[in-house]
Amino acid sequence: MKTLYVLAYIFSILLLPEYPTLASSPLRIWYNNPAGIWEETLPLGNGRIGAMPDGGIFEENIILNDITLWAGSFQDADNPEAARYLPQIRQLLLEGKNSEAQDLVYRTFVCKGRGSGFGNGANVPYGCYQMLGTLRITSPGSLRSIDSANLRYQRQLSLEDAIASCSYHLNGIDYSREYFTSFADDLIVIRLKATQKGALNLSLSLNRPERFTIETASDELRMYGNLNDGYGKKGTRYNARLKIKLSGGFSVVNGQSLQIKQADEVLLFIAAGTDYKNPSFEKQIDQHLQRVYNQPYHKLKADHIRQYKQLFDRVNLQIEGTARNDLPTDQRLIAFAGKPDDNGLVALYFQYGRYLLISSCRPGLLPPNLQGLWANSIQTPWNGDYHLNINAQMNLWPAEVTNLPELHLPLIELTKGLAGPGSRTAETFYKAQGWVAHMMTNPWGFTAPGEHPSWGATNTGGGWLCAHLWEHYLFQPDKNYLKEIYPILKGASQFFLDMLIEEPSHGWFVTAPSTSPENAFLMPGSNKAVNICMGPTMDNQIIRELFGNTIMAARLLEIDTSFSRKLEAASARLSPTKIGKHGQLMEWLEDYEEVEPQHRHVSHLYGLHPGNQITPGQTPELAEAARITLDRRGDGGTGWSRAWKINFWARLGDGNRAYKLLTQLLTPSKTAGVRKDIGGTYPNLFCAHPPFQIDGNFGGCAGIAEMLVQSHAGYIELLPALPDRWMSGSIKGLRVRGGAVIDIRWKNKQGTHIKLQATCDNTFRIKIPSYTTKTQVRKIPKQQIYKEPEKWINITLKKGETVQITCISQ
Ligand code: FUC
Repeated sequence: MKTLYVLAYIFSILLLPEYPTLASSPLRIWYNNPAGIWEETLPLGNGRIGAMPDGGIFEENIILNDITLWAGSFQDADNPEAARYLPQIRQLLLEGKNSEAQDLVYRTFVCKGRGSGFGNGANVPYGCYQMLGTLRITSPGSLRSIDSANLRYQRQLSLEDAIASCSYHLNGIDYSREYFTSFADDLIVIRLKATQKGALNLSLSLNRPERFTIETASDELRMYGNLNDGYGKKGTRYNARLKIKLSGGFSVVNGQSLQIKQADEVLLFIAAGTDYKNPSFEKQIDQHLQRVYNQPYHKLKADHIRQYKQLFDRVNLQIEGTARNDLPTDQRLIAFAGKPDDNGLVALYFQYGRYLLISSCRPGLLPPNLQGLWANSIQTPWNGDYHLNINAQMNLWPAEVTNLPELHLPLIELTKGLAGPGSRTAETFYKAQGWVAHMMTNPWGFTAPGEHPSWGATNTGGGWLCAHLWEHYLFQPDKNYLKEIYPILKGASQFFLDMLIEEPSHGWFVTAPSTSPENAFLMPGSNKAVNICMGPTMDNQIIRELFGNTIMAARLLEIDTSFSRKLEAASARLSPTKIGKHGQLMEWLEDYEEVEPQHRHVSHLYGLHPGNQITPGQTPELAEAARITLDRRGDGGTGWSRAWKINFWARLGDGNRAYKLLTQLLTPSKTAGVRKDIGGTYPNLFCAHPPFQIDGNFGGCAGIAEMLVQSHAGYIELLPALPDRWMSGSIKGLRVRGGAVIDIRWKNKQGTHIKLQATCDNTFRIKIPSYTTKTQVRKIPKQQIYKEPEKWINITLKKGETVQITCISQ
């Protein structure tokens, strides 16, 4: 058995191509040129460290990242002064004097200190996520002197094996480079090759814009330093080490760089880390380098691929029809904008979302930030932090449904970590028990309101995060896990129980002060734009959901009945979701006119997605109002806003409109010929807010899944929002709530073969599509045949058992 295994392993290594294959794999992003801008470079990552090679011929710059590389440090941002003004602020709101309340909130109800530094937090305690550095590889020559007709340049990222590569032909020699961030050995590996002996002459250097020291040795470069802790002292300590391994040739130190002369082949290993929750990181870097140094390249590569595939290969999407694999990705995007019929691009974009999540997220570490893992500056836009009014959550939308549930854990752990600081914030600002997180957080446990209440006063950030804790349970019910998260849900619920106030016109319980995320309304009478309000719709929906989940968790754990009763009573008094004068869902407690009807946030549709309080089946009027709201909001917006709208339309069962939003999301930005930096997608398929923000990639990926299967309404719905362009295809490996993996095959827009495999013991309710005239159900091992169409099928499965359903329509 062992010999067989070893033989199979050797065989699998032999099968791996020596040179990057630029054949017609559908799951690759590729170009005929080196990257001209950062948004054309290829993102690699193993969940912890990242690299973005640009494939430059004579000068290659590879931006390096580490998910834990954060400036700043703990700060006490809890402002005891704020609580003194709370009664007065509330009184003004109760009297309908929002503008006056807002003036007071702006002056008093803010964090202590500098907050996030208005998005420029690199040198204040809030800190910011930063690039680690740049590895520069130069070689003699100049672009002006090359024979470009003969260059045969290609550059690609293969999603199938998480390997980037480039190759070109110069002066009779074929050069190639392969890059990967090893999932197996936890470091970056780069191989440079040439077809002529001694042809590699390179200079290597490491640098970053600030705060670094370089040390050299004959086969090594080291870069290390400390970031600012925000108080002018030494903050996060980092270290990056580049070690070279040559075949042929030799290396010499030249100042702060390494020169490689006349080598046949060069291997570069870059190990890096920080002391964020890891005092022994330097020892680990050393171990990482030592472990790989004497191993053959093909083994390192095979180990990496095998490890990566364990996650990536769980899902397969095929949509029949056009697939412009023949076009370089930048041109493919442009072609799609002209004629959106490239089903292959949709499948690629979907899998790219999964690829990016696998690459930027690892259990035990921080969740993907605003840029995932990939930042190319010191002061990352918006500090590259965790915005809790949509962005951080959107990043994890694909985790459960696209079969990467373990990658949900970093966000879940981050949430658990907020309960401590969040309880001090709850007490300081609201004199409330429980815990709260407002609109943004960082790895240092920031939970206070932001420094500007127009966006920073939202106080349901923590409540929204709790939905992620609960969803992880729904997708894989497990009592032990539920026990772990219950205190977090309870604490968040406790906060709202204490802080809600009764508004005068209906006696509803509402949050005050608050905002509907980042949006303003026109104050009746004065027509002044005002943000501060009480009881915005999103808050009501999040709190209703949170209370419901907490009650359910307590019931399942058979604990806390009296607390649950309090939650039930309070829940009944929360403001319902209401319909306004345009037939739209009301965003605020009052039916205010909007300042900006096309505003990017659509927070009041939280109940439609990601929540489940609004469904066409159970609340048709609200679903219709949601549709009107979306029409009024329009199909534009920032990258993530378009991505969210895909999910909304999918939940409304409108596949063609969801598809339209997908084409909006794929609008080329900064792409050759369309050089403008607009909302949409960059040449490397990164989402353009603009600037680059990864949430749209993840929201778009989740949206495609949402078009294929839904399970949020208490049952499994097959192909709920197929657009006309996706006539036939198959999806394998998505997950549904209740704990199962589902495969669906469809033809002429009708599901034909369905396979559901349980990942825990449960009963699954499946809605059989209306076009079905005959249904065959085979439970494996036990057979069961339904001849007549059943509208609903309830199947009880034990973990590992499978049911196959064939839907026949005549
Ligand atoms: C929220 C959004 C912005 C941006 C920022 C990072 O503030 O309103 O559009 O996505 O987060």
